Amino acid sequence: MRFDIITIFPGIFESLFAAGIIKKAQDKGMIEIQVHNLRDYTADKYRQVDDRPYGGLEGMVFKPEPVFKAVESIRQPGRSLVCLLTPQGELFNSKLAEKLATYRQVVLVCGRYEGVDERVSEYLVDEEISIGDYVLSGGELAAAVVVEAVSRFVPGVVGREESVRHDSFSTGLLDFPQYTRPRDFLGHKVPSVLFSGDHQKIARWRLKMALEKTLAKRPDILKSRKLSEEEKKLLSEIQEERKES
Ligand code: 6GU
Repeated sequence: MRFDIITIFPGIFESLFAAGIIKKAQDKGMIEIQVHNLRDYTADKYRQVDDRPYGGLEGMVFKPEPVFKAVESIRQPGRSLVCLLTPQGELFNSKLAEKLATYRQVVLVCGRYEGVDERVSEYLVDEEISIGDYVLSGGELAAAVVVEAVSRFVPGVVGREESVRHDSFSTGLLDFPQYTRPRDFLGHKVPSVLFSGDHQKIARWRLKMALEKTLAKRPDILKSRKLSEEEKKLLSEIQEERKES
């Protein structure tokens, strides 16, 4: 799978993609990331990518020509998807990441906060994506978030494929708590069930903790999720315990 990022700040991405899972995935040839400078697709002496908005108001807007020229020269025929990173886009989540991972090529156009000529969204871009309800000055950090989250769904990128499927948001629940040594840290002890050696009991405890955490922090995810019989039973246990305390 290949990512092409179109940006006016290509330098931002160098260190981000030069470490960890993303570096390894590139070295092994499982993903390829190309960063392109939008200014290379301008035709004027000043390499101008933006201009004043029609109708007035302050701020600058990306001109359509360089963006169209860049995308048209970079996008490959076949399974490619062109995305614009903008706070006006669809909210990015695990499901959208998994969908993007089915494409051969994802082109990420980093917008800027003041705006991008509307004809880019209307006639060039397949998908507009936002990473959350807050404003960033440009789409660069959002593009890096998308590359990392999508790459995790590319087969082979994450060590054991299992660990992606067991992740929060793939299971539809927040993670259960994890502990490592020491067994007693400043008097705060690791739950004793984890030393029981009873794997079934441990699995049930973990599921219960995941449910409890999700209920407390993200009740919205629980509402939209189908519960198994065991989960329903554990949830009613949790609710009983809450009443008692
Ligand atoms: Cl994708 N771009 C910008 N500029 N701001 C954002 C965003 C994207 N997602 C959240 N805020």
